[in-house]
Amino acid sequence: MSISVTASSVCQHQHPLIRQLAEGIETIWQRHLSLSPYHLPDDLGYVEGKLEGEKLVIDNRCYQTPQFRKLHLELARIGKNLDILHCVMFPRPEYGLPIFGCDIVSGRGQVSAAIVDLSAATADGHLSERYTQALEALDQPGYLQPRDLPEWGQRIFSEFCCFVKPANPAEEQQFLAQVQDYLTVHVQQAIAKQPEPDRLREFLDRQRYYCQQQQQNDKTRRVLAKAFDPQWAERYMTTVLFDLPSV
Ligand code: BLA
Repeated sequence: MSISVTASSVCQHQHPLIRQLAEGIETIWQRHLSLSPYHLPDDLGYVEGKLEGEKLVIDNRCYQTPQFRKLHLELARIGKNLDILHCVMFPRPEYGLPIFGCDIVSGRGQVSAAIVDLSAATADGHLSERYTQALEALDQPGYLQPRDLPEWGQRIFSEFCCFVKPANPAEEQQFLAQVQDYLTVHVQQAIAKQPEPDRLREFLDRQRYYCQQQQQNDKTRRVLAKAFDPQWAERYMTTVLFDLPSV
């Protein structure tokens, strides 16, 4: 297995929904937040491996801001068949902000999983009144093929979690708009949020719990372990995808 560092062109080959969403996320980040670089471990920013003879390429974009310790947008492509968008916004632990998470998995040109959520940062697992009101004010569109959350997800995702298999291009566009709406609510609330240092321990524990639950996603682990090896998958899931904040 070899890992190499080269210029990135993952995005331009990906499923259109992934391309559009990646662009949409970056645009909203740039427009509303004050971004500075976030450095990933040196060898993990852009990686290539082999999965059953097919190439796996991962491209990471990572930033930090005054309110967020890590904004992570990752695009992965495995051979010609599997495209993945993964995005998580980890707040700094003194801010009681929810964790924005989004994942899209597309196989052979068809999206099988599209999920977005704002997951609570507080010990009681509930979003604040301000978030709840803002999200309730959005269109909550229906989808023809909703999917059931795995058990690890039921404990962290909110009542606003949307997990679907988009049934057609119109539903893909509907999902794109929904993610952008959630993200716009989030950045607007985040820049108005005051830190609460006296609740740091509570927010930190909840963020740790979120990461521990996400690390139980065996579907992600299996893809990475096949493309690289189990130890590499473990390191990637715990240091790049869902690293626990160290305060
Ligand atoms: C599902 N994630 C999956 C699947 C694969 C990956 C192959 C199965 C697709 C399907 O069931 O149709 C793979 N996802 C990856 C890989 C990466 C990735 C390799 O991000 C990164 C390199 N996952 C997240 C985030 C959320 C998330 C942020 O990374 C949600 C906020 C959720 N992914 C998620 C869920 C499933 C999934 C809930 C379905 C799991 C299941 O049905 O058991």
